[in-house]
Amino acid sequence: MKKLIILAMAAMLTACAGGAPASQSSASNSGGGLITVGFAQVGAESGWRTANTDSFKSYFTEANGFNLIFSDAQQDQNKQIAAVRDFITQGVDYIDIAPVTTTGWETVLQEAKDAGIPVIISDRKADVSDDLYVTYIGGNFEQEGSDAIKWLEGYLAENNRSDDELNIVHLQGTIGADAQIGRTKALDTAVSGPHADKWSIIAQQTGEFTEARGQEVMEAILKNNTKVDVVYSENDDMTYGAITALKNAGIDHKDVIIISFDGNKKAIQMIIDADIDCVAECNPLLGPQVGDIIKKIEAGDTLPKVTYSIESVYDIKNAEAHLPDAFGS
Ligand code: GYE
Repeated sequence: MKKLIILAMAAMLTACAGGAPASQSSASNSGGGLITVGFAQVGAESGWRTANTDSFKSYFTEANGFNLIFSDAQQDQNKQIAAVRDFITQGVDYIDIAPVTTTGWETVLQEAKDAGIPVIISDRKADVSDDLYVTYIGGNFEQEGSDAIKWLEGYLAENNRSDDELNIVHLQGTIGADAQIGRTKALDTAVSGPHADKWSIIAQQTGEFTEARGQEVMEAILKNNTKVDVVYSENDDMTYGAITALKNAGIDHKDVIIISFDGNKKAIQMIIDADIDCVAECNPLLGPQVGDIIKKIEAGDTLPKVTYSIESVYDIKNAEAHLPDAFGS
């Protein structure tokens, strides 16, 4: 008898590990009829992040049938891994991770799989084998970067500046984050390839996706470099900091081509005010989309391994029209 029960339990675990369909996973619901979701968030480093957190918190409510357990890792991957382990111990129904960095996830994702808890990766990818998570949803960061480069090429052409020699300051996001890797790759590819003779990266440093670090790093860079033609800043918050640093150094930031990523309302307004030239969009409003994914898993549907957000590029030509729809403040 005992043996039979153990066998039955093992069978249930195997079923769950394969991405449990509705009935099985709700049978283990821990929140009294509600679906319990553990969300291992990166931190609170940027306007994008705040909008992303708000999107999850406002979607995963009891009224919508969910019990959300939210964890803020303060940009520390070890804390994030500990949070995931905690979710496993608590026996949540689903885990969503926005990985701080792409590497280092195999062990804990295997633990989640062994516990039969489906894992959804949102925002940034994790570099793991396909069987360790159900699906990824978020930005295509290399695409965002090449869209920004294409914008710069078009802007230079329109202003008869294609032959200009450009000194580029490159402010990178958190090193090893999918968003940093993709956006950096696009610029590195342009500078080492088609634009090798005219474009140079005079400084390439991380500002960790925060305004304070963006300013600090830009101030240090400006001590050694006064001719800056382009700032390629991997998020809006670092862009705000870089503009402050330029102003403090007595450089008119309007003479510098400023390229940013994300598309907070504030940054879109800054395009209208001619403070920023271009923003490659990244959509943080992923809560309802992760909710749809969970509903599909519950219904036993097959999901694509990757779903990229649809993203645009904003500049002076379309910022005004987009402003009312921009996220955040
Ligand atoms: O661009 C940045 C945030 O992973 C896409 O993280 C996200 C990035 C976003 O801190 O502002």
